[in-house]
Amino acid sequence: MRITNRTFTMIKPDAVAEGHTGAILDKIIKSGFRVIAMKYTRLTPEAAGSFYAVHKERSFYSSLVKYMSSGTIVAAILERENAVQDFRKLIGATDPAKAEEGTIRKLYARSIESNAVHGSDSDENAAIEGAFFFSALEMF
Ligand code: 3AN
Repeated sequence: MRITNRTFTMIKPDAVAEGHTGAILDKIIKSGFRVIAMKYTRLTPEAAGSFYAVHKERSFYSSLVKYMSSGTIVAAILERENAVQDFRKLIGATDPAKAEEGTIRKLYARSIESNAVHGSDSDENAAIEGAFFFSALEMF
């Protein structure tokens, strides 16, 4: 069996509202990621606060929570070899102004906060974040 691993992503409210969901998913799938679980959902402010609890002390925390609970998101678990690292390459730098050409954030993000997509930063966080949105029965 091939060695694979998983990452977790969200298409954020700005990108969903602007109609970029299809183009972003197309790019993700054409880059070789398999969608293991996916849903349209919306975070309450409490859930967004808990998801981003690691940033609680940062100056942008309350704005981030407000933004992430402002509209529909798409949450998904993705699988591919070297998923975490390669997905972060595909999405580009946090600040779209610094993201490489062709990356999802360069193409679709509005700003450092409204930056179109989330990608887990480690295998451990990918598992925690995936479990935040999906039960074991929903991951195949
Ligand atoms: P990444 O999503 O690239 O891993 P993190 O984990 O540092 O970046 O930040 C989580 C989220 O917080 C970002 N996706 C972005 O929405 C927001 N964020 C990060 N840095 C800033 C900042 N300097 N100002 C406003 N929002 C920020």
